[in-house]
Amino acid sequence: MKILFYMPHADAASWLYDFARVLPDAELREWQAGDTAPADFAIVWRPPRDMLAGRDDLRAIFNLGAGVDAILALEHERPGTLPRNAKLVRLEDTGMAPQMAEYVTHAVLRYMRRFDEYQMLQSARRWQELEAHPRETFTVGVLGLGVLGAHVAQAVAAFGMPVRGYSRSARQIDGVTTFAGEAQFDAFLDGVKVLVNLLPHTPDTGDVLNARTFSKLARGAYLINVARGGHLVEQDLLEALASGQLAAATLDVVREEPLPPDHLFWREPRITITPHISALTLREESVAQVAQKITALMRGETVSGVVDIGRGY
Ligand code: NDP
Ligand code: OXD
Repeated sequence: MKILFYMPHADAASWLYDFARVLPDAELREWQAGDTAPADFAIVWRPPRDMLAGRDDLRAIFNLGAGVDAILALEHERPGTLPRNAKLVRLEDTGMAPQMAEYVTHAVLRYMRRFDEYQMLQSARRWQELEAHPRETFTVGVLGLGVLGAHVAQAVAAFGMPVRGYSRSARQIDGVTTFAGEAQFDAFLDGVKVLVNLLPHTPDTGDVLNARTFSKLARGAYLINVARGGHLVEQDLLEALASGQLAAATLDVVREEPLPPDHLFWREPRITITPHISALTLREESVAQVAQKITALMRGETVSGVVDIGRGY
């Protein structure tokens, strides 16, 4: 069995070493430009088009992340790029769910307890108590109730504020009021104080964080975007902050990454930016999951996490 590996900015030698330990019969190699030699599987993160185009020998492509938007964009831009019969398999949790829960609960509590404002008061050397946000109306709405969104919604609910969740198909999650499908979108948004985005980036979800969406939230609401920059209409965020419809935003993802030095977001004190780190791909957990799925596919078994290309996630 031949396996190609490609992950920019990663320590490829360590990844290949770890895969070799759990798949001792595999011939593993790091893909280099021009390599068209046969392969059965590809393990990739943001691969260049040349790596996948025309590789009809591939049985499966394993994406070293939860979001497959970068790979699907290759196909969208030039149909026929992805190998015809290869399954596209994404990571499922592999330690990302607890990281995402830490990141989002930290941001929600920071806003609920007004630590963002206390930080600004400290900068101004002002000792001033602010009125607390009432927990019972500090409603948190989570867009996307998949592997990560469901975990995050439950983690936030443990702190006692009302939590809502929104997905495409109906979901039931203890302690979370759920909404499904476009017909229930406005009811989900109505009066939400913190909107958390954990949707995949697909043709249906691009630009979902826009002026209309913000207008349905409680006045002075907060936005936490940990999914993709393409979900957010950046100008609409700046205008919502200027009008007071939104009080602040935490953005782990932006349209252009890294965020350009002259971008307005850097200068807006109500926007908190982190460099796409809310849930990192962990090597040990990811190697174990991918290796287990490769072994299952070799035995002719089915695996979970296979992307529905038409749906986009
Ligand atoms: P999943 O595929 O498990 O979950 C996706 C959820 O979104 C599902 O609940 C799905 O609904 C819902 N959904 C999809 N399309 C729509 C739609 N049109 N309308 C309403 N709901 C929709 O994904 P994960 O939870 O594993 O990951 C979510 C995203 O998080 C990734 O795609 C990635 O972009 C982002 N991410 C960001 C990271 C970071 O570091 N910033 C790290 C990891 C992931 P249904 O349940 O009905 O299918
Ligand atoms: C992912 C990511 O999708 O890291 O896994 O953004």
